[in-house]
Amino acid sequence: VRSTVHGYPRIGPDRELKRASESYWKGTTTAAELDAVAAELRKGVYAQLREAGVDDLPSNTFSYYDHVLDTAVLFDLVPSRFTSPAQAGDRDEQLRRYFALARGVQGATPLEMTKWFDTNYHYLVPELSPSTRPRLVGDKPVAEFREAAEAGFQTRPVLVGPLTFLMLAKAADDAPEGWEPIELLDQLLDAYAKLLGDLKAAGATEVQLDEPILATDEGRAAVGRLERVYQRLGSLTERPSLLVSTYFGSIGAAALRVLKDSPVEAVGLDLVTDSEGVADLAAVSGLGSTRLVAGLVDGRNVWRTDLPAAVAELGTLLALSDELTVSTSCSLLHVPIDLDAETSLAPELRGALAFAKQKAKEVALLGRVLTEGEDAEFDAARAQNPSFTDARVRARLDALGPDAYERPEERGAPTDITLTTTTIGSFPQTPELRRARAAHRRGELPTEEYDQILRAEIDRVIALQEEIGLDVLVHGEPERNDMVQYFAEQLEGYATTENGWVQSYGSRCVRPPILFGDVSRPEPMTVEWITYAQSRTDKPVKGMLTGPVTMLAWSFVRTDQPLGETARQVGLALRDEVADLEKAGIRHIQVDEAALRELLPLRGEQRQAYLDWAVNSFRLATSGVAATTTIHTHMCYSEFNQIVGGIEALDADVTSVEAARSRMEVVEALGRRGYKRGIGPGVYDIHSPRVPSVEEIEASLRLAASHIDAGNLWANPDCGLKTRGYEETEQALRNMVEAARRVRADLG
Ligand code: THG
Ligand code: ZN
Repeated sequence: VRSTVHGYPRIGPDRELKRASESYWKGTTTAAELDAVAAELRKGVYAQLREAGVDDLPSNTFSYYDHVLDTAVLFDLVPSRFTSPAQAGDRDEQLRRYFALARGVQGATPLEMTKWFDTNYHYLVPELSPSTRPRLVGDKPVAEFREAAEAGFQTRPVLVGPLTFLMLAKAADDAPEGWEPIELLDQLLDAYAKLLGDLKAAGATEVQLDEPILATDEGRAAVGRLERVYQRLGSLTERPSLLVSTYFGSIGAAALRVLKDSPVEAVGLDLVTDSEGVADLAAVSGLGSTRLVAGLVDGRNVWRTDLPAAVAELGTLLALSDELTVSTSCSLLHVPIDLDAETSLAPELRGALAFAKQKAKEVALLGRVLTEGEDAEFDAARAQNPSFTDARVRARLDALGPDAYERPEERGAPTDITLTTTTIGSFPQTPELRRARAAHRRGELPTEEYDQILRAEIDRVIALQEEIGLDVLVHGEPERNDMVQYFAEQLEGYATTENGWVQSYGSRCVRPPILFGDVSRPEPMTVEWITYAQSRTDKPVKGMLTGPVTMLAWSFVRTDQPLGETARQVGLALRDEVADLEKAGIRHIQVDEAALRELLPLRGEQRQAYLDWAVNSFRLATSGVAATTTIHTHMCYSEFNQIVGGIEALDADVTSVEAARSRMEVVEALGRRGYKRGIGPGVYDIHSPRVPSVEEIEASLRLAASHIDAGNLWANPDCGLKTRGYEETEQALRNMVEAARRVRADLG
């Protein structure tokens, strides 16, 4: 039994790629220097995988920014506002063009960025139109294959599959109504055919085509197209053997049958994410002579594999296919690189963890054990299953009755004005503030001095908001690094890493905390800062917390109990914090659920169950307050269609949402449903430094007021302000307050 992985992190063990690309963007290093760093990183990955004992190494899993963007550039699928990569000049020009697509340049807005399925990774959305002509204009997969071969590594180039690529793309604004990117399928297949021929000529014996779209409802419904794609590519005479790999969920028996009957040599299945994969295999009576690449090692969570269980499952799988390879469930892109880089994790926890390097060793070990039998190393690698339970947490949760999730129907009015103005929570994080935090963390700035800096910052933010004339103020969150990490550091049951970086988008990374045990709150987390801010003003100050779903979505979460149960524990811990804030006299409390949409299952049939526990945990966190306390929540996306029911069910008094870029659609949808609580549609886009005019914001507010009772309407930006500068923030907020005044005056 052979072993492989679907892909590997590309940022480098010390985030070398981030530093190298950011300094290239700044102009302090050259294209040649950036390319040299990248080449070293790639070789380091091959060497690490070989060292771990993995049999079959993937290549082309490297990317300077994003693999979907790479695919678009490879096939000349770029919007006309960017010059075509086919007309590329020297290497510097090529790279600048590539980064312009990702980050924008003067006169050309970048491609839209969105979440890669239900992960925390963002890809760039290709914009296609009927005039787009797919053709092979690049050679990245071939060049990286050759580079690896020259260094002594035979590799399997990995490509985004054509079906997934087109189904993730969007129609350009100038495309005719109703036209869809999938209409380019046949032309794109010609370009893939050419690429497969080139890879074969370069010496590649196998290529991996990633088709994770097959785990979604839309992908599962596209079996006809799936058949067309792989009949066509499979029947090419000049090609390497093909591995069609799927992940993030099972693909269903229909798609599996199509792949089994098509002339592809191997199929990869995710056997971790849901339990239907084996049943699908049984339903098609196994794969026969098609090789099964069995994703048994979780590629997107940090727990060690239960090896004896995996060996048992491999036994079952051996009966369902003639040839077997052990792999990860998906690319290891989603986990940190090396557990050995952590020095301060508790030993019991460390013993339960595996990052990318350790997971590569697991697949290698599984392959070997199946071939050679169990050995001493296998025995030593058995997962330790420490139990991190807390009886007090469990007893408290068990004792809760249904009333713990319900607020009284009749509530006090949040404020006595219409069109109350507020902000989402964070204010710009100045370089001085970041420096102070870093110095404090390194132990170079005493806590007393650091706290003094934070209080001064709060004073400034409060004074500024009063002067601008905002109605409900915030403290600005100067004490927080990240809205999840800040709370994870203070909750029991959570651990944070020193070096556990995972790519979020481009050069940006996050360090997701690890939720390993029963969660509780040993002491208040935010009360001191909020009450300090409240002491500086007579206007109400909002307390700011991160909700249970978002705490889970942006962490690595234990898998030994249902997510809903873990969410309830986080909800209960937050409930304690909410109670303490209320006791301290705070009348507005916001519980952010920025990521509520992100965890929405890829398949419709699983969505209601998700929304049930998600809503439940939020209500547990927020339902303990008096009818006169106002609960706010905030969400960060505009595709709310599948979630409007969820927004209502949260039963928050005021919900702020992103709406500026989607022309108030969410307000219209809520208005149609007779939504009766407060809504704060984002009246301007904070993702750009542009300052919106008073008239523009006024128009947004009037549009919103045409859909929903003005008494329920709030005015706020569409997200937190921490990535913005003070200058533009101040001006934009002044304009927002003025716009609200004008509309308020008209509404009487
Ligand atoms: N927090 C967490 N996860 C998230 C977000 C968040 N996932 C989705 C979304 N927001 C991702 N957005 C970003 C935005 C900026 C950065 C990362 C993800 C970023 N990171 C710094 C970097 O790479 O330089 C490092 C930050 C740090 O020092 O902690 O700028 O808000 N958990
Ligand atoms: Zn937001």
